[in-house]
Parts: sequence; C-alpha cells; structure tokens
Amino acid sequence: MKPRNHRALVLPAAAVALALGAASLGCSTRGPAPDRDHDGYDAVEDCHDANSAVSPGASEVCGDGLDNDCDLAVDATDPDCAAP
Ligand SMILES: [Ca+2]
Ligand SMILES: [Ca+2]
Ligand SMILES: [Ca+2]
Repeated sequence: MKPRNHRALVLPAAAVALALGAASLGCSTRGPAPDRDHDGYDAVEDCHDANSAVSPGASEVCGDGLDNDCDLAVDATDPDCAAP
C-alpha cells in the first residue's frame, strides 16, 4: 500500500480533465483496483482516485473547479449548482 499523496488533494481543472479523459479511454487495470485516495471508491468507480473530495458518492462543490460527484459536469455546468 502506498501512503496517501497529500499533494494531489488540490488539483487544477486540467488535471481533472486529464483524469476524466484517461477514465473514458479505459485505463488498463490488473486485478482489484486500488482505492488510492481512500474515499471508498476504487480506481474503476472513482473518476478521480487521487482526490478524496471527488467520488461518485460526493456532493458537487460549486466553484472549486472539480467534478466532485463524477457526473462529468463541473461547477456552474452541474445541475446541482444551478440556481433554483
Ligand atoms: Ca476520489
Ligand atoms: Ca465542483
Ligand atoms: Ca459534477
């Protein structure tokens, strides 16, 4: 097991886009996927497995530049952030 990478907790949107792109390309996985950020979702389920603030079970945080809830919509484009 690798130690948690604290440097990866805050990432620019470009890094998120890269991660999403890699996920959509279907990264090769061997055996059980690790949960590197320990948010309860392994690297297959988690759209950003280096940031525990981002997972399919997280709530969108409006304005942080991240797709926190892994629905491919970020901040203002996410319906969760739409004004009522
Ligand atoms: Ca994550
Ligand atoms: Ca966000
Ligand atoms: Ca989102």
